[in-house]
Amino acid sequence: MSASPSVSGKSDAAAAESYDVAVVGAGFAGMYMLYKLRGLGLSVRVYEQGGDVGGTWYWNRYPGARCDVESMQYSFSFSDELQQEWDWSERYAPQPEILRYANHVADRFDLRRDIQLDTTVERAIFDESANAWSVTTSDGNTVSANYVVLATGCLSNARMPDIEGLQDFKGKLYHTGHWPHEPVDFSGQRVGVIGTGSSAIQSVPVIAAQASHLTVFQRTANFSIPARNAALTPEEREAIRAKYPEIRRFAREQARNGIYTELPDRGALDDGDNERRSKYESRWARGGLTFMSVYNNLALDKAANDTAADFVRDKIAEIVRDPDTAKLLQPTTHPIGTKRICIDTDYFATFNRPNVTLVDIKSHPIERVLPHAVRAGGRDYEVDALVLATGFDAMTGSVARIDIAGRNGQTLNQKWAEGPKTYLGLMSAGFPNLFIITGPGSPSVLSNMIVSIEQHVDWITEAIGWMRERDLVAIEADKDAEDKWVAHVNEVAHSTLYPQANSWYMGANIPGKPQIFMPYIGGVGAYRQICNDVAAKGYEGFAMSAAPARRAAALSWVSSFS
Ligand code: NA7
Repeated sequence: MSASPSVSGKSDAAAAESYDVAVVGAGFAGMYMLYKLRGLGLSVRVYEQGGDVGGTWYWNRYPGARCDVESMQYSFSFSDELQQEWDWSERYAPQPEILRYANHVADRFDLRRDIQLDTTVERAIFDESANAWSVTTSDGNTVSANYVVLATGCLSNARMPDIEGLQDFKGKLYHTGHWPHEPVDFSGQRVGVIGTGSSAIQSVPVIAAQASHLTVFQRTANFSIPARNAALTPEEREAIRAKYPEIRRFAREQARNGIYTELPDRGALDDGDNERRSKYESRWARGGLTFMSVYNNLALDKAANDTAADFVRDKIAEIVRDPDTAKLLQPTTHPIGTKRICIDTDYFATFNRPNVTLVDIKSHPIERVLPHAVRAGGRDYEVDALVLATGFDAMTGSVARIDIAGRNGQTLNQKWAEGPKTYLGLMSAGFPNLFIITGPGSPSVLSNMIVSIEQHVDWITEAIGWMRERDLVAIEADKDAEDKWVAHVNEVAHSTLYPQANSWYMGANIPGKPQIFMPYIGGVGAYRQICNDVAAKGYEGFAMSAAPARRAAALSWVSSFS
């Protein structure tokens, strides 16, 4: 163990820095991982491709960007001082405030000295004889690390759509997931937005208020619930802080999605029409993601789901004045909630503005982008600026960009060619000492990410600590345990309505990507219990081994009895 990097005794040119742990990414996951590993006294190097900490909140700077989980809950719980001292200004903090919070965490816990910014990890190769990873970064450096932790984020790999002519566009081109750092002002401009997922739903009302004209190109209509965002008063903040022990405990142990809310005890069809409508009305008025937890069977039973979907479709028809536009905005292709439900501020009402046009590119697909227009259904829509709100290569995209080779030189991309395979979403067989934070096969994007990040980081830290106490140097998922887990994740997913949607949960937004339901739907509380049980049983389903010298000693000890 070393508190600072060690340099091998080779010549300068061949000298390799070595760390106990290399962490990829300095978003919330990477920062907390660093904090916890320091607590074990380990040497850690964090590599971050962005120019600062914050991960997805560093890149997603589009107008109107906010978290869809309330800030008092989308925040770290590991330090009571931190959660007591940070004042969230609004129910859903805007992106700049979340990024300030990330920076505050980095400074408050003195994390920056172990974080190397503007550096992409390009390659990680496992050396079986040394039980260590050789990690090569974009600055040409190669370091050795006993463990690698991928804290690369689930929604960090912005995806450029394959639309013909995009490269010939002469106006300003933006992607919501890779937004410029300098302010963008659309005043007086004709703007096109392609995509109607969460990023578009947040940005469209803000862009519409600036642009001379906004054209929204919609392929799939989406369900969205009003955020009812508002400033938090000091009294509201204090009331939540006072209840933090219970809120955090509930989010970790009881909630399915890591969010503190009432647990429903009945299904949608157990109530009569009036009672049900009044419950939906009250959740609609309250706003936010908890709309989906009015009843306990909305994700399971199509007839139950239809009651919620119909309610939202009716609301859209009430809000949007032009009946044809309202009809286009009403989602019909998937059960409500099976694509991540969006929350918005005035999204549907924005289509009542005279300067906003909705174009249905499902029935009139985009043919190509021209230097100053988008051509769809034989018609040219002139634009000065084009915003691609087309999403991410989610969950696996950021991992796939790194050339990772494990045992016998097998790459992770080869292993995951048919879809990601992990044990508990934490490790993949054949890749010893390589951990993934909120990887595919864990609740991750179906949850309040910070709750899931904290759980994974704590689990990984405890596993490494447990190994060090026993002089163990390698941990690897068993193939058998992994196969069973993959089958379980799949079975649970297919007992719900989720696979009915062509969502990024399924990889369906990326042409050619295997269609496998990636996150674990079993719920964060149940999942945490499974992970804790695995640890309590001596890391059941993981193989652990000692260093070769120790193994040799153990073997000679055994052979002396034979
Ligand atoms: P999403 O939710 O993946 O949305 C992307 C949108 O872009 C969606 O409406 C897509 O339509 C559309 N899209 C993607 N590719 C194309 C092409 N080629 N042509 C036309 N339209 C296209 O990404 P977001 O960034 O909005 O949100 C991601 C998550 O971030 C969100 O769930 C929150 O958790 C935060 P489709 O539905 O595929 O027909």
